[in-house]
Amino acid sequence: MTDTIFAKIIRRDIPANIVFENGDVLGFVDLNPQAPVHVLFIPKRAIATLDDAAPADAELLGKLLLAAAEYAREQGFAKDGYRTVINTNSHGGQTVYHIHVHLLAGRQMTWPPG
Ligand code: D5M
Repeated sequence: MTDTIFAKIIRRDIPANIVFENGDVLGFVDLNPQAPVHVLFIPKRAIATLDDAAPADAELLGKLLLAAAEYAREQGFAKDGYRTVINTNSHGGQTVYHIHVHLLAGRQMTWPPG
């Protein structure tokens, strides 16, 4: 798989505002925030898209979601609520091909999304 900007963030080759880290997952502030809180959670082991995820990735994907939930709870966003989004491929609006969970919080979300 080709290197992405997120792989460079994991290696600290480029700067990011990292707000969460454990053994498997990194969380950092989105460069183009769509809400008062907009954090991206990525697995340190790259999977390009949700479409590329295999049964062997189930534990890592679970850890990815749990990392977002843990962060939201710790930061106090969970009670009012938040949105988690995974964009997949072109029509999904994916631009970085290293799977990531968007955590959006701090305002009322609307539905349907754009
Ligand atoms: O979301 C990809 C997201 O990644 C998009 O919201 C911008 C963000 N992005 C891109 N480069 C960076 C860096 N360097 N730091 C932080 N955030 C970044 P997608 O779902 O693929 O459209």
